Amino acid sequence: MERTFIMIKPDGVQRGLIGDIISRFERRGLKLIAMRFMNVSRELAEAHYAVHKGRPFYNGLIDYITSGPVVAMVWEGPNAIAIARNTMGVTHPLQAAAGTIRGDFGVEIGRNLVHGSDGPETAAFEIGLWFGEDDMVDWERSTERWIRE
Ligand code: D4T
Repeated sequence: MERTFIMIKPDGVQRGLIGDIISRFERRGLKLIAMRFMNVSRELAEAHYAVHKGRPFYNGLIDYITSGPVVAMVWEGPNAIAIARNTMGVTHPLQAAAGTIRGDFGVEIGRNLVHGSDGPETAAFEIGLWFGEDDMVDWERSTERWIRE
């Protein structure tokens, strides 16, 4: 079982797409484990995007992520990282397939609506950065046997 960190970025929140974006992960069959609606401090944004420090888009990226509230979430499921990323579509909305979040709602890379961890180490790092272990909700989904064999 895998966990992934997903964030609805400020553009997704401001455009009223929170429900639509969450419903795509829900309908896909991932299980929600933690969720928080919050403003992002510069410190948190810089820690989250530390790998991009020094790249030309870095300052704009930090300004964007701290520009308004986000929805931070943890979703769980078999191959949750890859499942979430193909539900989101590739980074640039221009290349993202129709039917994906970015392919349906986005036009520019700097307004790509949603973030998802890109591997198991990143997921562990990001979940630990945004949440505490106490924030993880332990629950049984009554539809589980209709989603997984
Ligand atoms: P995130 O991390 O937001 O889920 O995006 P990805 O994992 O799909 O893509 P990424 O880490 O390569 O980029 C992080 C973030 O930076 C923005 N970005 C990226 C940008 O504005 N201009 C660029 O040229 C690149 C490469 C978009 C996503």
